[in-house]
Amino acid sequence: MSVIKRFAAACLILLIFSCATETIKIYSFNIQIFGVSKMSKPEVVDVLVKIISGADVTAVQEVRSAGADPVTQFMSLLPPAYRHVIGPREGRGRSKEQYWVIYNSEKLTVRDCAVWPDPDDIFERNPFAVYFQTKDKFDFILINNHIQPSAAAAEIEALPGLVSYFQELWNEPDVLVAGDFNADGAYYDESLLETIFPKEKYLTVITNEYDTTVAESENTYDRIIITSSAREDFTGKFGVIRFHEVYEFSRYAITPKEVSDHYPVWAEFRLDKDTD
Ligand SMILES: [Ca+2]
Ligand SMILES: [Ca+2]
Ligand SMILES: [Ca+2]
Ligand SMILES: [Ca+2]
Repeated sequence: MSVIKRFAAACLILLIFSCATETIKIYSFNIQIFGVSKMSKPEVVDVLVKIISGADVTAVQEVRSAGADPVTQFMSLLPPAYRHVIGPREGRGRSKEQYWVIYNSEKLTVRDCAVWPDPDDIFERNPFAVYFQTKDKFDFILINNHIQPSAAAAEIEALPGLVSYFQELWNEPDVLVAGDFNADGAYYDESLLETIFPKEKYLTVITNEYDTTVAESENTYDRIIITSSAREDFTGKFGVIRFHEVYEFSRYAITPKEVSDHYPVWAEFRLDKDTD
């Protein structure tokens, strides 16, 4: 091959690489009582840092801490481009939780965030919404929720109302409802989910056959559900991160349960196809 042909071939390869679709991975992860105690276990923290560094956005549930120290401390361990937004302490009783959303500022910026006002007082922990703009076309709303197990049916039934509310608030049709829905097992008849989120209007990315729990029981508590307008942005790739298999727990002295009782769930989106 002549020098010119080689040069042309190299240019073509470069062009293909630079045109490759850029994507983001969005996780939802119930970290189970994230606070001082969890942050005092270096190996647990190490695994959490590895998991969350693999995502561009992570919707975290179950931050339980009176002070901000565990969150600030954890953020300092992530790559410098990672930023976060965190909701207020939520819960009717003494046990309060916060919704926490961590994102890669090299790929996304936060346009706004808001707590669901819950006018009929349905939710134990009012879901927290973040309106994101990626560095390309894709913009979307992420609604982070942790459904109360004992009120799962009523809270899940109310979620489409939140979707409409935030769509109108920010004039944005692409919504990802992500979180620990407790939508299975003794808490909820998972076959009802498709009546609440019908196929004509939503795509349930994490469907009923996936096991999102670390325990031996098989339950699909954690979900990502997207509005139809976000189908064009979804790459079709998604999954459940069985972290003790991914990160070779044999080299750690901890058990998977010390990290969380839930696995993170994820979905991937392209940044360049959004039309709405
Ligand atoms: Ca959009
Ligand atoms: Ca299931
Ligand atoms: Ca399981
Ligand atoms: Ca869209």
